[in-house]
Amino acid sequence: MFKMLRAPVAAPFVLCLSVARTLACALACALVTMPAAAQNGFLQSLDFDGDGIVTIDEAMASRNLQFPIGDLNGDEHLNAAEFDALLRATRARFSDLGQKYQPQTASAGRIDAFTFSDSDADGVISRQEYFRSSDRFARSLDRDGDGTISPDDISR
Ligand SMILES: [Ca+2]
Ligand SMILES: [Ca+2]
Ligand SMILES: [Ca+2]
Repeated sequence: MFKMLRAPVAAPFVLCLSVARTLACALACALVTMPAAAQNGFLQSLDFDGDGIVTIDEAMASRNLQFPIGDLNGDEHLNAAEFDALLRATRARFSDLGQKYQPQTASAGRIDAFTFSDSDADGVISRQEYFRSSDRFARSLDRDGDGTISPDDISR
């Protein structure tokens, strides 16, 4: 996927973001038009390389893409209001996954979710903090620990 790459170090990240951003746009559009009855549409939309398997990396990349979208004032941090708005949008997406999943992500404290991501407790979530929490989040979706996120993981 990154074969055409010539520049070192930072470039893969940039390219990855660029590719992923395109895919995320498609994802957003798909979600808007997707029938409520569509099963696993959300998971399929995370399958960036189309191999039928959603890896933890793919789920992580998908969440990371939300950072620039959520950073409404462009200061490279998510404040509480920005995070809250992002979380509401995420919840809406998760509702497509079915009722079983929702209580496990959206239980008691969404404030906790903010605190959880704000590692240094300075009241805002930096890109680095957000990306770290994406990693944990993606891994938490893989309930059976096989390294991929399947419909079974989601419906547990
Ligand atoms: Ca895949
Ligand atoms: Ca912070
Ligand atoms: Ca799994």
